[in-house]
Amino acid sequence: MNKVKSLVLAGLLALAPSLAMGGHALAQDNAVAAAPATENAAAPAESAANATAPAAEAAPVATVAAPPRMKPTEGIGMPKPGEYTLQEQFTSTGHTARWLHDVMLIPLIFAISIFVLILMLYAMWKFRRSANPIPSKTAHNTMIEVIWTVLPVVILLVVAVPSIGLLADQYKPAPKDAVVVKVTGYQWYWGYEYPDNGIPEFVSNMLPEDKAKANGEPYLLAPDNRLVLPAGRPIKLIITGADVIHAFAVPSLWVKMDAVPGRLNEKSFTIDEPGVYYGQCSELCGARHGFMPIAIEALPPAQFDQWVLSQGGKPAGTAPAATATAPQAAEKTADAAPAADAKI
Ligand SMILES: [Cu+2]
Repeated sequence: MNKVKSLVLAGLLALAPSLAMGGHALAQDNAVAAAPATENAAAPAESAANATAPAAEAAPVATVAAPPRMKPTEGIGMPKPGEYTLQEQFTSTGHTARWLHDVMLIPLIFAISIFVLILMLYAMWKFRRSANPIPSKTAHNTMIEVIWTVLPVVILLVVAVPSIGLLADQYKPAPKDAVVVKVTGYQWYWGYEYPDNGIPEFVSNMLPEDKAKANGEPYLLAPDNRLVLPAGRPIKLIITGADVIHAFAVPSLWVKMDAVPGRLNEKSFTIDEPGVYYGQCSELCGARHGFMPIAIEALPPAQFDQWVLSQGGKPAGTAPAATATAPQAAEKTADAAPAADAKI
């Protein structure tokens, strides 16, 4: 009897750690599963709060009022009805790209297509069966072969010069004094953070149709919170994705960059003049891919500084606000240490 008792006891003892571990793992799994749900639930609430009063959120700290929301100009920074060419451009790379497209590539493509069409029609008529009962057996013509080899090479070289220059310009790193914004693509909205100005991330959701119309903004392009940037100052966007691949694209600024989870992509540009410039996510990212618009509000530099102050941030040139986050980070690691100890 004693033997049986001790056997049962030994068995229980042997199983105990795995039972305890299993229970623990299950609890952890549940916790992990519950986390995204609460995050998702919180996101719309947060965005709703931002939608109603972005300035009021920072009100207790900030004493400066945000500049009034800029009205968009019809046809600027947005597509026009019946438009078939590129949108009007407001950055230097945009001007070059539009010139390359409108003045060089399209006329060249048109001319080559017409030339080939005429050659084909001519050959079909000249060498038709009724006029040539005995077909020509010509197989080589050195002169023509030299021309049709050299001419395309010359055309490609002429096109390569401005297009390689444009390619290099598009990836030129931003100068040190650039305004830095971290752009994060989420399913399905954008987050904007100004690390150098000490402005924490806020999110930008699409406006419903009635609100967009009431604001005089294009529905499906207008979000609640815009990405506010200065005109005439270099800008550096650090673009990433939080869940799947998105793409941050604003056609009138010649900006299009993939937002890839785990990767920081950079895009630098300078906006020529103040205005509202619209864009959209340009990478198929899920069910609401078509409903995560982008609006950049380019303010005159002085007004941009005012906006930064109104959000509780520090304008460029003053002490970097980044140091303010250092104690927070330190706290986090301090918190993490005892927890790690407890686990051990
Ligand atoms: Cu997207």
